Amino acid sequence: MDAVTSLLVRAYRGDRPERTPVWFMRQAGRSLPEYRELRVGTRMLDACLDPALAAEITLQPVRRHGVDAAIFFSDIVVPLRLAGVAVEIEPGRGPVFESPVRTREDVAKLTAIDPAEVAAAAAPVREAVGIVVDELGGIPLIGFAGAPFTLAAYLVEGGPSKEHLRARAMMHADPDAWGRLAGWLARVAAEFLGAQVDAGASAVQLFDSWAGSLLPSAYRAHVAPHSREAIEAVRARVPVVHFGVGTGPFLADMRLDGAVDTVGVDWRMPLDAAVRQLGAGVSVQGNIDPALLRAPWPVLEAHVRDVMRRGRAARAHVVNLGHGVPPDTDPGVLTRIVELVHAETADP
Ligand code: 1CP
Repeated sequence: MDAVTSLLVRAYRGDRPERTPVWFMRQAGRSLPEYRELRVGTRMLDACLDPALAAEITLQPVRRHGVDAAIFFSDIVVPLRLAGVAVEIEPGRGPVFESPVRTREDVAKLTAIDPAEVAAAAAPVREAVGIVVDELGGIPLIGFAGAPFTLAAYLVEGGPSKEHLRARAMMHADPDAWGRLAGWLARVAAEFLGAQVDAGASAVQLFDSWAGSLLPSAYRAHVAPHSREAIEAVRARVPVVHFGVGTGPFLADMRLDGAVDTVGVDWRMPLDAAVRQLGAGVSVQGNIDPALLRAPWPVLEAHVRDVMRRGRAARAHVVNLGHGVPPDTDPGVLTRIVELVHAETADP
């Protein structure tokens, strides 16, 4: 089986394969002792841009859990670093920018950078993806990027925030500056996705993790068109997954007018209800509640079975969590979920 005909790619495209594929958002990372060991002494973004290290970290959860996909070890701010933006990832906090982008002048200065710089500087990314794809031998690699709004949520604020007020305010206070910023971020994300697909990624996921903070009308008017632009170039080449947290009030808009093959659903909405909102012609991914990872196994097992049963309402389903693996998760629990999902066949 090669990566193109993998269970994962078939499910994303809408064919219900003989068994349901499973992987976990943030499967590469702090829940794994072998990750923590490798990361000692290396800053996060330096690790992302070290091809051998990034490749090894990407492969760790595939070896350990037997998941049906790898997700490339990187971060949503890596393309900004490649564009020359001063950004660091602070341990325990997240992305922090030296100069927040808050005014029209800030936006003008940033968007003067040619997004093609990202592709030119992405050699370590292409090299890492190449190593991973060779090692995976048919297991698909998922590439990813942050969607323009989620990137802007960090960039405008200057770091992590709860409600992303500054980015949400900019689109109403100065729609023109917002449009230029989000348009530029879309091209940066597109270059990053393109580099991963060129090097052999079999699917991509656009993370709009913080889109749930938006009013649905603001999402439609000021965000969705830019997210669509970010995936426009790759969507003819590989299946596209679109994920956000708390996007229930405008879930159908996450289809981006049919440009998306699969919508990632967080844990708040049962998958059958999500499918009713989404309509036909799209696959779903999700949505085990990360909180249940700490429950006794019989409780978690019943939840995973319920997620799988509800996922049958969709044309196809890829099992995942409703958001990322919490850092203190017992990795053995994730392996056990993979075994459970693999023991079930997709057809009754
Ligand atoms: O100190 C460390 O070890 C760094 C922790 C860490 C890791 C392991 C960060 C900082 N990023 C990552 C890797 C990462 N980031 C991956 C790797 C692949 C995998 O999933 O296994 C991916 C896909 C991301 C994407 C990412 N970064 C998102 C979207 C996904 C999501 O979880 O919603 C977001 C929002 C970020 C920003 C970010 N980077 C790091 C942190 C701690 C955060 C969140 C900060 C916040 O809470 O606002």
